[in-house]
Amino acid sequence: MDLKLEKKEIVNILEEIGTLLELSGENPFKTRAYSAGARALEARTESLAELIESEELEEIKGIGKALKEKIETLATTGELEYYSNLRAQFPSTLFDLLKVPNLGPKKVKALYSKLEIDSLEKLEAACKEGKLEELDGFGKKTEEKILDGIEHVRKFSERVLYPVAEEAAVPLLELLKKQRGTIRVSLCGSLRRKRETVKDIDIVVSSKKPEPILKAFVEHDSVTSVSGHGETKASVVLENGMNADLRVVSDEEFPFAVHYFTGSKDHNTQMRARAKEYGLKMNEYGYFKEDDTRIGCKDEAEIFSKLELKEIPPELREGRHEIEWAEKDELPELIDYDDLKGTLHCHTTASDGKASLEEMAEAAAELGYEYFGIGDHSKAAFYANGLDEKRLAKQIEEIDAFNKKHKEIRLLKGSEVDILKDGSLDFAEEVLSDLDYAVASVHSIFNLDSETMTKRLIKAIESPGITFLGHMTGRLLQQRDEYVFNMSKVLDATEKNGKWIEINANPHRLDLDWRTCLEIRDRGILFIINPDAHNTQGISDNRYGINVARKAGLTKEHVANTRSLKEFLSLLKK
Ligand code: DGT
Ligand code: CA
Ligand code: ZN
Repeated sequence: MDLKLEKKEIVNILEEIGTLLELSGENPFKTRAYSAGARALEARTESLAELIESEELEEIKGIGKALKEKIETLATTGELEYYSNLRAQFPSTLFDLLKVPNLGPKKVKALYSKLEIDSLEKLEAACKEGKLEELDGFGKKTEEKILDGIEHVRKFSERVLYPVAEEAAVPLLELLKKQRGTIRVSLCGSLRRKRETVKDIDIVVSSKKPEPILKAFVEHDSVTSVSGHGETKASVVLENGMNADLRVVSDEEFPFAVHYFTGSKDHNTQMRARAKEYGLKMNEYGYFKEDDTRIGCKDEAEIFSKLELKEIPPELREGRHEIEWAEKDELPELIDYDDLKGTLHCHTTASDGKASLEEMAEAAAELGYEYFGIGDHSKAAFYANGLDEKRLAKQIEEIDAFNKKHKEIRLLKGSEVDILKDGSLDFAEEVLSDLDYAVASVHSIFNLDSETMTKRLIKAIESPGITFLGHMTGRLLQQRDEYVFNMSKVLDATEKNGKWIEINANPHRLDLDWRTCLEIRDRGILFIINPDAHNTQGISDNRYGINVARKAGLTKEHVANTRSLKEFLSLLKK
Protein backbone atom coordinates (compact mmCIF):
# COMPACT_ATOMS: atom_id res chain seq x y z
CA MET A 1 0.00 0.00 0.00
CA ASP A 2 1.41 3.33 -1.07
CA LEU A 3 0.73 5.92 1.63
CA LYS A 4 1.40 9.62 1.26
CA LEU A 5 1.63 10.36 4.99
CA GLU A 6 2.96 8.44 7.95
CA LYS A 7 0.98 7.68 11.06
CA LYS A 8 2.80 10.28 13.14
CA GLU A 9 2.07 12.97 10.54
CA ILE A 10 -1.62 12.15 10.56
CA VAL A 11 -1.70 12.16 14.35
CA ASN A 12 -0.22 15.66 14.26
CA ILE A 13 -2.78 16.87 11.74
CA LEU A 14 -5.69 15.49 13.79
CA GLU A 15 -4.35 17.28 16.84
CA GLU A 16 -4.00 20.44 14.83
CA ILE A 17 -7.58 20.15 13.60
CA GLY A 18 -8.65 19.97 17.24
CA THR A 19 -6.77 23.16 17.95
CA LEU A 20 -8.16 24.88 14.86
CA LEU A 21 -11.69 23.99 15.84
CA GLU A 22 -11.08 25.38 19.30
CA LEU A 23 -9.72 28.56 17.75
CA SER A 24 -12.81 28.92 15.60
CA GLY A 25 -15.02 28.53 18.67
CA GLU A 26 -16.47 25.09 17.90
CA ASN A 27 -18.18 23.19 20.69
CA PRO A 28 -15.83 21.29 23.02
CA PHE A 29 -17.19 17.86 22.06
CA LYS A 30 -16.19 18.25 18.48
CA THR A 31 -12.79 19.61 19.40
CA ARG A 32 -12.11 16.82 21.83
CA ALA A 33 -13.14 14.19 19.29
CA TYR A 34 -10.10 15.07 17.20
CA SER A 35 -7.55 15.06 19.97
CA ALA A 36 -9.02 11.81 21.32
CA GLY A 37 -8.88 10.32 17.82
CA ALA A 38 -5.28 11.41 17.47
CA ARG A 39 -4.32 9.74 20.73
CA ALA A 40 -6.20 6.55 19.87
CA LEU A 41 -4.44 6.29 16.53
CA GLU A 42 -1.08 6.99 18.07
CA ALA A 43 -1.59 4.29 20.68
CA ARG A 44 -2.03 1.48 18.10
CA THR A 45 1.06 -0.55 17.39
CA GLU A 46 -0.03 -1.70 13.92
CA SER A 47 1.22 0.27 10.95
CA LEU A 48 -1.18 2.64 9.27
CA ALA A 49 -1.29 0.44 6.16
CA GLU A 50 -2.31 -2.56 8.26
CA LEU A 51 -5.03 -0.61 10.00
CA ILE A 52 -6.47 0.61 6.73
CA GLU A 53 -6.27 -2.71 4.93
CA SER A 54 -7.85 -4.67 7.76
CA GLU A 55 -10.71 -2.14 7.96
CA GLU A 56 -10.05 -1.89 11.68
CA LEU A 57 -9.81 1.89 11.94
CA GLU A 58 -13.51 2.36 12.45
CA GLU A 59 -13.55 -0.14 15.30
CA ILE A 60 -10.99 1.72 17.35
CA LYS A 61 -12.50 3.45 20.34
CA GLY A 62 -12.25 7.17 19.71
CA ILE A 63 -12.29 6.84 15.92
CA GLY A 64 -15.70 6.74 14.30
CA LYS A 65 -16.78 6.59 10.70
CA ALA A 66 -16.19 10.27 9.95
CA LEU A 67 -12.71 10.27 11.41
CA LYS A 68 -11.87 7.02 9.67
CA GLU A 69 -12.68 8.58 6.32
CA LYS A 70 -10.57 11.61 7.05
CA ILE A 71 -7.61 9.47 8.12
CA GLU A 72 -7.88 7.39 4.95
CA THR A 73 -8.08 10.46 2.74
CA LEU A 74 -5.02 11.91 4.42
CA ALA A 75 -3.13 8.64 4.15
CA THR A 76 -3.87 8.01 0.49
CA THR A 77 -3.87 11.54 -0.93
CA GLY A 78 -1.73 13.45 1.56
CA GLU A 79 -4.41 16.13 1.68
CA LEU A 80 -7.71 16.91 3.34
CA GLU A 81 -9.89 19.74 2.16
CA TYR A 82 -11.61 20.04 5.53
CA TYR A 83 -8.21 20.64 7.12
CA SER A 84 -6.88 23.11 4.54
CA ASN A 85 -10.12 25.11 4.70
CA LEU A 86 -9.86 25.30 8.47
CA ARG A 87 -6.25 26.42 8.29
CA ALA A 88 -7.03 29.05 5.68
CA GLN A 89 -9.39 30.77 8.11
CA PHE A 90 -6.45 32.03 10.13
CA PRO A 91 -3.24 33.84 9.25
CA SER A 92 -0.35 31.39 9.56
CA THR A 93 1.42 33.67 12.02
CA LEU A 94 -1.43 33.14 14.48
CA PHE A 95 -0.11 29.63 15.11
CA ASP A 96 3.13 31.11 16.46
CA LEU A 97 1.15 32.35 19.45
CA LEU A 98 0.40 28.76 20.42
CA LYS A 99 4.11 28.17 20.89
CA VAL A 100 4.23 30.68 23.73
CA PRO A 101 4.17 28.75 27.02
CA ASN A 102 0.74 28.83 28.73
CA LEU A 103 -1.05 30.26 25.72
CA GLY A 104 -3.61 27.64 24.74
CA PRO A 105 -6.16 27.89 21.91
CA LYS A 106 -8.73 29.51 24.21
CA LYS A 107 -6.48 32.39 25.16
CA VAL A 108 -5.20 32.77 21.62
CA LYS A 109 -8.78 32.95 20.41
CA ALA A 110 -9.54 35.76 22.86
CA LEU A 111 -6.43 37.67 21.81
CA TYR A 112 -7.30 37.26 18.15
CA SER A 113 -11.02 38.03 18.28
CA LYS A 114 -10.94 40.80 20.87
CA LEU A 115 -7.63 42.54 20.18
CA GLU A 116 -6.89 41.40 16.61
CA ILE A 117 -3.55 40.00 17.72
CA ASP A 118 -2.37 37.53 15.10
CA SER A 119 1.42 37.51 15.34
CA LEU A 120 4.15 37.45 17.95
CA GLU A 121 5.06 41.03 17.02
CA LYS A 122 1.55 42.30 17.73
CA LEU A 123 1.38 40.28 20.93
CA GLU A 124 4.65 41.78 22.11
CA ALA A 125 3.49 45.32 21.37
CA ALA A 126 0.15 44.75 23.10
CA CYS A 127 1.85 43.36 26.23
CA LYS A 128 4.17 46.34 26.38
CA GLU A 129 1.25 48.75 26.08
CA GLY A 130 -0.66 46.91 28.80
CA LYS A 131 -3.54 46.16 26.43
CA LEU A 132 -4.04 42.57 27.58
CA GLU A 133 -5.26 43.78 30.94
CA GLU A 134 -8.54 44.73 29.25
CA LEU A 135 -9.29 41.04 28.77
CA ASP A 136 -10.78 38.64 31.31
CA GLY A 137 -8.17 36.32 32.73
CA PHE A 138 -5.19 38.45 31.70
CA GLY A 139 -3.29 40.73 34.08
CA LYS A 140 -0.01 42.50 34.46
CA LYS A 141 1.67 39.28 35.63
CA THR A 142 0.42 37.39 32.56
CA GLU A 143 1.81 40.10 30.31
CA GLU A 144 5.24 39.76 31.85
CA LYS A 145 5.10 35.98 31.54
CA ILE A 146 4.03 36.25 27.92
CA LEU A 147 6.88 38.64 27.13
CA ASP A 148 9.34 36.11 28.57
CA GLY A 149 7.59 33.41 26.59
CA ILE A 150 7.93 35.35 23.33
CA GLU A 151 11.64 35.73 23.98
CA HIS A 152 11.84 31.99 24.50
CA VAL A 153 9.94 31.18 21.30
CA ARG A 154 12.11 33.54 19.28
CA LYS A 155 15.28 32.08 20.66
CA PHE A 156 14.30 28.54 19.87
CA SER A 157 12.20 29.03 16.79
CA GLU A 158 13.21 26.79 13.97
CA ARG A 159 14.65 29.25 11.50
CA VAL A 160 16.15 32.72 11.51
CA LEU A 161 16.47 35.32 8.78
CA TYR A 162 19.60 35.13 6.65
CA PRO A 163 21.37 38.20 8.12
CA VAL A 164 20.94 36.88 11.68
CA ALA A 165 22.62 33.59 10.74
CA GLU A 166 25.31 35.29 8.71
CA GLU A 167 26.21 37.61 11.55
CA ALA A 168 26.63 34.66 13.89
CA ALA A 169 28.65 32.63 11.38
CA VAL A 170 31.24 35.24 10.40
CA PRO A 171 33.17 35.32 13.72
CA LEU A 172 33.20 31.51 13.83
CA LEU A 173 34.66 31.33 10.33
CA GLU A 174 37.28 33.89 11.25
CA LEU A 175 38.21 31.97 14.36
CA LEU A 176 38.57 28.73 12.40
CA LYS A 177 40.61 30.35 9.63
CA LYS A 178 43.23 31.54 12.02
CA GLN A 179 43.74 28.21 13.82
CA ARG A 180 47.22 26.87 13.18
CA GLY A 181 46.16 23.41 12.11
CA THR A 182 43.50 24.62 9.68
CA ILE A 183 44.12 23.90 6.01
CA ARG A 184 40.80 24.91 4.38
CA VAL A 185 37.53 26.30 5.77
CA SER A 186 34.12 26.49 4.16
CA LEU A 187 30.72 27.61 5.23
CA CYS A 188 28.13 25.05 4.07
CA GLY A 189 24.39 24.43 4.33
CA SER A 190 21.57 26.83 3.60
CA LEU A 191 23.68 29.81 4.62
CA ARG A 192 26.19 29.11 1.83
CA ARG A 193 23.28 28.67 -0.56
CA LYS A 194 22.00 32.09 0.59
CA ARG A 195 18.54 30.93 1.57
CA GLU A 196 16.20 33.58 2.96
CA THR A 197 15.92 31.72 6.27
CA VAL A 198 18.37 29.38 7.91
CA LYS A 199 17.93 26.64 10.50
CA ASP A 200 21.51 26.09 11.61
CA ILE A 201 25.09 26.90 10.70
CA ASP A 202 27.18 24.20 9.03
CA ILE A 203 30.95 24.57 8.73
CA VAL A 204 33.58 22.17 7.37
CA VAL A 205 37.32 22.51 8.06
CA SER A 206 40.18 20.38 6.79
CA SER A 207 43.08 19.58 9.07
CA LYS A 208 45.45 16.84 10.15
CA LYS A 209 44.77 17.64 13.80
CA PRO A 210 41.06 18.14 14.48
CA GLU A 211 41.31 18.26 18.27
CA PRO A 212 42.60 21.81 18.90
CA ILE A 213 40.30 23.19 16.20
CA LEU A 214 37.22 21.63 17.74
CA LYS A 215 38.33 22.90 21.12
CA ALA A 216 38.69 26.48 19.90
CA PHE A 217 35.25 26.22 18.29
CA VAL A 218 33.38 25.03 21.40
CA GLU A 219 35.19 27.67 23.48
CA HIS A 220 34.27 30.61 21.26
CA ASP A 221 32.74 33.60 23.07
CA SER A 222 29.43 33.27 21.26
CA VAL A 223 28.90 29.66 22.40
CA THR A 224 26.48 29.25 25.30
CA SER A 225 26.40 25.45 25.47
CA VAL A 226 28.02 22.45 23.81
CA SER A 227 25.58 19.83 22.62
CA GLY A 228 28.17 17.47 21.13
CA HIS A 229 31.95 17.21 21.07
CA GLY A 230 33.50 14.19 19.37
CA GLU A 231 36.79 13.48 17.64
CA THR A 232 35.91 15.10 14.33
CA LYS A 233 32.64 16.89 15.00
CA ALA A 234 31.22 19.40 17.45
CA SER A 235 27.79 20.97 17.87
CA VAL A 236 27.12 24.08 19.88
CA VAL A 237 24.28 26.42 20.76
CA LEU A 238 25.09 30.07 20.17
CA GLU A 239 23.98 33.07 22.18
CA ASN A 240 21.45 33.97 19.49
CA GLY A 241 19.80 30.58 20.04
CA MET A 242 21.07 28.97 16.83
CA ASN A 243 22.87 25.67 16.54
CA ALA A 244 26.22 25.48 14.77
CA ASP A 245 27.90 22.26 13.59
CA LEU A 246 31.57 21.93 12.79
CA ARG A 247 33.05 18.94 11.01
CA VAL A 248 36.80 18.52 10.65
CA VAL A 249 37.90 16.24 7.81
CA SER A 250 41.10 15.34 5.99
CA ASP A 251 42.08 17.66 3.16
CA GLU A 252 41.46 14.89 0.58
CA GLU A 253 37.90 14.53 1.77
CA PHE A 254 37.33 18.26 2.16
CA PRO A 255 35.77 19.03 -1.26
CA PHE A 256 33.34 16.12 -0.94
CA ALA A 257 32.36 17.04 2.61
CA VAL A 258 31.86 20.67 1.57
CA HIS A 259 29.76 19.65 -1.40
CA TYR A 260 27.68 17.23 0.65
CA PHE A 261 27.01 19.60 3.54
CA THR A 262 26.29 22.52 1.24
CA GLY A 263 23.40 20.53 -0.18
CA SER A 264 20.66 21.03 -0.84
CA LYS A 265 19.38 17.57 -0.16
CA ASP A 266 17.60 17.54 -3.52
CA HIS A 267 20.74 18.66 -5.32
CA ASN A 268 22.75 15.95 -3.56
CA THR A 269 20.23 13.29 -4.53
CA GLN A 270 20.40 14.33 -8.19
CA MET A 271 24.19 14.41 -8.13
CA ARG A 272 24.35 10.94 -6.62
CA ALA A 273 22.01 9.63 -9.31
CA ARG A 274 24.18 11.17 -11.99
CA ALA A 275 27.35 9.73 -10.43
CA LYS A 276 25.72 6.33 -10.64
CA GLU A 277 25.35 6.76 -14.39
CA TYR A 278 29.10 7.28 -14.50
CA GLY A 279 29.65 4.09 -12.50
CA LEU A 280 30.50 5.98 -9.33
CA LYS A 281 29.19 5.94 -5.81
CA MET A 282 29.25 9.39 -4.26
CA ASN A 283 29.17 10.37 -0.59
CA GLU A 284 30.69 12.95 1.75
CA TYR A 285 34.09 11.18 1.58
CA GLY A 286 34.63 10.84 -2.14
CA TYR A 287 33.76 9.08 -5.37
CA PHE A 288 34.08 5.31 -5.24
CA LYS A 289 34.29 2.83 -8.10
CA GLU A 290 32.48 -0.47 -7.96
CA ASP A 291 35.52 -2.19 -6.40
CA ASP A 292 35.58 0.59 -3.76
CA THR A 293 38.69 2.33 -5.02
CA ARG A 294 38.40 5.96 -4.15
CA ILE A 295 38.65 8.72 -6.71
CA GLY A 296 39.73 12.02 -5.19
CA CYS A 297 39.03 15.56 -6.40
CA LYS A 298 41.03 18.61 -5.43
CA ASP A 299 38.06 20.98 -5.28
CA GLU A 300 34.34 21.22 -5.99
CA ALA A 301 34.97 22.19 -9.61
CA GLU A 302 36.62 18.81 -10.14
CA ILE A 303 33.75 17.00 -8.43
CA PHE A 304 31.42 18.51 -11.02
CA SER A 305 33.76 17.98 -13.96
CA LYS A 306 34.08 14.24 -13.21
CA LEU A 307 30.39 14.09 -14.07
CA GLU A 308 30.89 16.33 -17.11
CA LEU A 309 29.27 19.31 -15.43
CA LYS A 310 30.37 22.92 -15.19
CA GLU A 311 30.89 24.11 -11.64
CA ILE A 312 27.52 25.03 -10.13
CA PRO A 313 27.47 28.08 -7.81
CA PRO A 314 26.12 27.14 -4.36
CA GLU A 315 23.15 29.51 -4.70
CA LEU A 316 21.77 27.43 -7.55
CA ARG A 317 22.06 24.07 -5.82
CA GLU A 318 18.40 23.64 -5.00
CA GLY A 319 17.63 20.66 -7.19
CA ARG A 320 15.84 22.75 -9.80
CA HIS A 321 17.43 23.37 -13.22
CA GLU A 322 21.04 23.58 -12.18
CA ILE A 323 22.31 20.17 -13.27
CA GLU A 324 20.67 20.45 -16.67
CA TRP A 325 22.18 23.92 -17.10
CA ALA A 326 25.62 22.71 -16.02
CA GLU A 327 25.42 19.75 -18.41
CA LYS A 328 24.54 21.93 -21.39
CA ASP A 329 27.01 24.64 -20.40
CA GLU A 330 24.07 26.98 -19.91
CA LEU A 331 24.81 28.12 -16.38
CA PRO A 332 24.01 31.83 -16.17
CA GLU A 333 26.79 34.23 -15.35
CA LEU A 334 25.19 35.35 -12.10
CA ILE A 335 24.81 39.00 -11.26
CA ASP A 336 27.44 40.06 -8.72
CA TYR A 337 27.43 42.15 -5.58
CA ASP A 338 29.07 45.19 -7.16
CA ASP A 339 27.01 45.17 -10.36
CA LEU A 340 24.35 47.65 -9.24
CA LYS A 341 24.93 51.16 -10.54
CA GLY A 342 22.04 52.72 -8.69
CA THR A 343 18.83 51.93 -6.90
CA LEU A 344 15.28 53.19 -6.30
CA HIS A 345 12.54 52.97 -3.64
CA CYS A 346 14.20 54.63 -0.64
CA HIS A 347 12.62 56.66 2.13
CA THR A 348 13.73 59.86 3.86
CA THR A 349 12.61 61.86 6.91
CA ALA A 350 9.98 63.42 4.67
CA SER A 351 7.90 60.26 5.31
CA ASP A 352 8.97 57.47 7.68
CA GLY A 353 12.72 57.35 6.99
CA LYS A 354 15.30 58.11 9.65
CA ALA A 355 17.79 60.01 7.48
CA SER A 356 17.44 63.19 5.43
CA LEU A 357 17.52 63.31 1.67
CA GLU A 358 21.13 64.58 1.75
CA GLU A 359 22.24 61.90 4.21
CA MET A 360 20.67 59.13 2.15
CA ALA A 361 22.19 60.50 -1.06
CA GLU A 362 25.62 60.76 0.50
CA ALA A 363 25.44 57.18 1.79
CA ALA A 364 24.39 55.94 -1.65
CA ALA A 365 27.23 57.83 -3.32
CA GLU A 366 29.65 56.23 -0.87
CA LEU A 367 28.45 52.81 -1.99
CA GLY A 368 29.41 53.81 -5.51
CA TYR A 369 25.91 54.34 -6.85
CA GLU A 370 25.53 56.75 -9.78
CA TYR A 371 21.83 57.31 -9.19
CA PHE A 372 19.49 57.05 -6.27
CA GLY A 373 15.72 57.17 -6.35
CA ILE A 374 13.79 58.78 -3.54
CA GLY A 375 10.46 57.06 -2.97
CA ASP A 376 8.69 58.41 0.05
CA HIS A 377 5.20 57.32 0.97
CA SER A 378 2.11 59.05 -0.41
CA LYS A 379 -0.63 60.67 1.64
CA ALA A 380 -2.83 57.58 2.14
CA ALA A 381 0.01 56.14 4.23
CA PHE A 382 -0.76 58.70 6.95
CA TYR A 383 0.76 56.45 9.66
CA ALA A 384 4.06 56.77 7.76
CA ASN A 385 3.66 60.54 7.36
CA GLY A 386 3.03 60.15 3.64
CA LEU A 387 3.49 63.21 1.42
CA ASP A 388 0.57 65.04 -0.15
CA GLU A 389 0.83 66.77 -3.53
CA LYS A 390 2.15 69.97 -1.99
CA ARG A 391 4.89 68.34 0.02
CA LEU A 392 5.84 66.19 -2.96
CA ALA A 393 6.18 69.32 -5.10
CA LYS A 394 8.45 70.78 -2.45
CA GLN A 395 10.56 67.62 -2.41
CA ILE A 396 10.89 67.78 -6.18
CA GLU A 397 12.34 71.28 -5.81
CA GLU A 398 14.77 70.03 -3.17
CA ILE A 399 15.91 67.26 -5.48
CA ASP A 400 16.42 69.69 -8.36
CA ALA A 401 18.47 71.91 -6.06
CA PHE A 402 20.49 68.92 -4.85
CA ASN A 403 21.23 67.78 -8.40
CA LYS A 404 22.40 71.27 -9.37
CA LYS A 405 24.86 71.29 -6.49
CA HIS A 406 26.12 67.69 -6.56
CA LYS A 407 27.74 65.89 -9.43
CA GLU A 408 28.81 62.67 -7.63
CA ILE A 409 25.33 61.17 -7.67
CA ARG A 410 22.05 61.87 -9.44
CA LEU A 411 18.93 61.91 -7.31
CA LEU A 412 15.83 60.66 -9.07
CA LYS A 413 12.41 61.98 -8.22
CA GLY A 414 9.96 59.32 -7.23
CA SER A 415 7.21 58.21 -4.95
CA GLU A 416 5.96 55.03 -3.33
CA VAL A 417 2.34 55.56 -4.20
CA ASP A 418 -0.28 53.71 -2.23
CA ILE A 419 -2.59 51.47 -4.21
CA LEU A 420 -6.06 52.20 -2.92
CA LYS A 421 -8.66 49.52 -2.37
CA ASP A 422 -10.01 49.61 -5.92
CA GLY A 423 -6.60 49.74 -7.58
CA SER A 424 -6.64 53.46 -8.22
CA LEU A 425 -3.61 55.39 -7.09
CA ASP A 426 -3.10 57.86 -4.29
CA PHE A 427 -1.75 60.44 -6.79
CA ALA A 428 -3.26 61.53 -10.07
CA GLU A 429 -1.39 60.85 -13.32
CA GLU A 430 -0.49 64.55 -13.73
CA VAL A 431 1.32 64.40 -10.40
CA LEU A 432 3.17 61.23 -11.35
CA SER A 433 4.23 62.71 -14.67
CA ASP A 434 6.49 65.17 -12.81
CA LEU A 435 8.50 62.24 -11.43
CA ASP A 436 11.32 60.14 -12.88
CA TYR A 437 9.65 56.96 -11.66
CA ALA A 438 6.97 55.72 -9.28
CA VAL A 439 6.52 52.49 -7.37
CA ALA A 440 2.97 51.41 -6.52
CA SER A 441 2.46 49.45 -3.31
CA VAL A 442 -0.30 47.89 -1.25
CA HIS A 443 -0.02 48.97 2.38
CA SER A 444 -3.56 48.38 3.59
CA ILE A 445 -6.59 46.11 3.11
CA PHE A 446 -4.60 42.94 2.49
CA ASN A 447 -7.44 40.48 2.90
CA LEU A 448 -9.40 40.86 -0.31
CA ASP A 449 -10.51 37.84 -2.27
CA SER A 450 -8.20 36.71 -5.03
CA GLU A 451 -10.20 38.16 -7.90
CA THR A 452 -10.53 41.61 -6.35
CA MET A 453 -6.88 41.73 -5.30
CA THR A 454 -5.75 40.62 -8.76
CA LYS A 455 -7.84 43.35 -10.42
CA ARG A 456 -6.51 45.87 -7.93
CA LEU A 457 -2.86 45.07 -8.71
CA ILE A 458 -3.44 44.93 -12.46
CA LYS A 459 -5.17 48.31 -12.44
CA ALA A 460 -2.16 49.78 -10.63
CA ILE A 461 0.45 48.24 -12.92
CA GLU A 462 -1.51 49.43 -15.98
CA SER A 463 -1.34 53.04 -14.77
CA PRO A 464 0.98 54.95 -17.12
CA GLY A 465 2.88 56.73 -14.34
CA ILE A 466 3.87 53.52 -12.53
CA THR A 467 7.23 51.88 -13.15
CA PHE A 468 6.82 48.73 -11.02
CA LEU A 469 4.89 47.30 -8.08
CA GLY A 470 6.60 47.51 -4.68
CA HIS A 471 7.00 44.29 -2.66
CA MET A 472 4.48 42.61 -4.93
CA THR A 473 3.21 39.80 -2.70
CA GLY A 474 3.23 41.70 0.60
CA ARG A 475 4.79 38.84 2.53
CA LEU A 476 6.86 39.40 5.63
CA LEU A 477 9.08 36.40 6.25
CA GLN A 478 7.93 34.47 9.33
CA GLN A 479 5.33 37.17 10.05
CA ARG A 480 2.79 37.66 7.31
CA ASP A 481 1.64 35.56 4.38
CA GLU A 482 1.49 36.80 0.82
CA TYR A 483 -1.88 38.22 0.00
CA VAL A 484 -4.07 36.04 -2.13
CA PHE A 485 -4.00 36.94 -5.81
CA ASN A 486 -3.35 35.48 -9.25
CA MET A 487 0.33 36.07 -9.75
CA SER A 488 0.49 34.94 -13.35
CA LYS A 489 -2.22 37.41 -14.42
CA VAL A 490 -0.39 40.26 -12.70
CA LEU A 491 2.84 39.20 -14.39
CA ASP A 492 1.06 39.09 -17.75
CA ALA A 493 -0.07 42.68 -17.20
CA THR A 494 3.43 43.67 -16.12
CA GLU A 495 4.88 42.20 -19.27
CA LYS A 496 2.22 43.61 -21.56
CA ASN A 497 2.68 47.12 -20.20
CA GLY A 498 6.47 47.01 -20.31
CA LYS A 499 6.75 47.41 -16.54
CA TRP A 500 9.43 46.02 -14.24
CA ILE A 501 9.46 43.58 -11.34
CA GLU A 502 10.86 44.68 -8.01
CA ILE A 503 13.09 42.42 -5.97
CA ASN A 504 12.59 44.12 -2.63
CA ALA A 505 15.86 43.45 -0.82
CA ASN A 506 14.68 44.15 2.70
CA PRO A 507 15.67 40.87 4.43
CA HIS A 508 12.25 40.65 6.11
CA ARG A 509 10.56 40.80 2.73
CA LEU A 510 12.71 39.39 -0.08
CA ASP A 511 9.72 39.93 -2.28
CA LEU A 512 9.51 38.67 -5.06
CA ASP A 513 10.69 35.27 -3.89
CA TRP A 514 13.60 33.72 -5.81
CA ARG A 515 11.53 30.69 -6.75
CA THR A 516 9.08 32.88 -8.62
CA CYS A 517 11.85 34.97 -10.17
CA LEU A 518 13.48 31.77 -11.41
CA GLU A 519 10.24 30.60 -12.98
CA ILE A 520 9.64 33.86 -14.84
CA ARG A 521 13.26 34.68 -15.62
CA ASP A 522 12.98 34.12 -19.35
CA ARG A 523 9.84 36.16 -19.93
CA GLY A 524 11.92 39.16 -20.86
CA ILE A 525 10.59 41.34 -18.06
CA LEU A 526 13.25 43.50 -16.41
CA PHE A 527 13.88 43.16 -12.70
CA ILE A 528 14.96 45.95 -10.38
CA ILE A 529 16.64 45.41 -7.02
CA ASN A 530 15.72 47.99 -4.37
CA PRO A 531 16.50 48.15 -0.65
CA ASP A 532 13.31 49.94 0.51
CA ALA A 533 15.76 51.63 2.89
CA HIS A 534 14.51 53.71 5.80
CA ASN A 535 17.99 54.71 7.00
CA THR A 536 21.49 54.92 5.54
CA GLN A 537 22.56 51.38 6.54
CA GLY A 538 19.41 50.03 4.92
CA ILE A 539 20.76 50.82 1.47
CA SER A 540 23.27 47.98 1.85
CA ASP A 541 20.37 45.55 2.16
CA ASN A 542 20.59 45.41 -1.61
CA ARG A 543 23.06 42.58 -1.19
CA TYR A 544 20.21 40.38 0.10
CA GLY A 545 18.38 41.27 -3.08
CA ILE A 546 21.43 40.15 -5.04
CA ASN A 547 21.22 36.84 -3.12
CA VAL A 548 17.67 36.45 -4.42
CA ALA A 549 18.69 37.37 -7.96
CA ARG A 550 21.57 34.88 -7.90
CA LYS A 551 19.34 32.11 -6.59
CA ALA A 552 16.95 32.93 -9.43
CA GLY A 553 19.75 32.56 -11.97
CA LEU A 554 19.62 36.22 -13.00
CA THR A 555 22.49 37.85 -14.87
CA LYS A 556 23.33 41.56 -15.05
CA GLU A 557 21.22 41.81 -18.18
CA HIS A 558 18.05 40.80 -16.35
CA VAL A 559 18.33 43.65 -13.86
CA ALA A 560 17.56 47.24 -14.83
CA ASN A 561 19.70 48.95 -12.21
CA THR A 562 22.93 47.39 -13.42
CA ARG A 563 22.72 49.95 -16.25
CA SER A 564 24.67 53.20 -16.23
CA LEU A 565 22.77 56.39 -15.40
CA LYS A 566 22.38 57.26 -19.06
CA GLU A 567 21.03 53.88 -20.08
CA PHE A 568 18.86 53.72 -17.00
CA LEU A 569 17.25 57.08 -17.75
CA SER A 570 16.49 56.03 -21.28
CA LEU A 571 14.94 52.78 -19.98
CA LEU A 572 12.76 54.86 -17.66
CA LYS A 573 11.59 57.02 -20.53
CA LYS A 574 10.26 53.94 -22.28
P1 DGT B 1 18.66 24.39 7.00
O1 DGT B 1 17.35 23.73 7.27
O2 DGT B 1 18.50 25.86 6.82
O3 DGT B 1 19.72 24.06 7.98
O4 DGT B 1 19.09 23.82 5.56
P2 DGT B 1 20.41 22.99 5.20
O5 DGT B 1 20.38 22.76 3.74
O6 DGT B 1 21.60 23.65 5.78
O7 DGT B 1 20.11 21.58 5.90
P3 DGT B 1 20.88 20.79 7.04
O8 DGT B 1 21.61 21.69 7.97
O9 DGT B 1 19.86 19.86 7.63
O10 DGT B 1 21.92 19.87 6.26
C1 DGT B 1 23.03 20.43 5.59
C2 DGT B 1 23.25 19.73 4.29
O11 DGT B 1 23.61 18.37 4.52
C3 DGT B 1 22.03 19.64 3.42
O12 DGT B 1 21.83 20.81 2.65
C4 DGT B 1 22.36 18.46 2.56
C5 DGT B 1 23.11 17.55 3.48
N1 DGT B 1 22.18 16.57 4.03
C6 DGT B 1 21.66 16.54 5.26
N2 DGT B 1 20.86 15.49 5.40
C7 DGT B 1 20.85 14.84 4.22
C8 DGT B 1 20.20 13.66 3.73
O13 DGT B 1 19.46 12.99 4.42
N3 DGT B 1 20.46 13.32 2.43
C9 DGT B 1 21.30 14.04 1.64
N4 DGT B 1 21.49 13.66 0.39
N5 DGT B 1 21.91 15.14 2.08
C10 DGT B 1 21.70 15.53 3.35
CA1 CA C 1 21.98 24.05 8.00
ZN1 ZN D 1 6.31 49.86 0.96
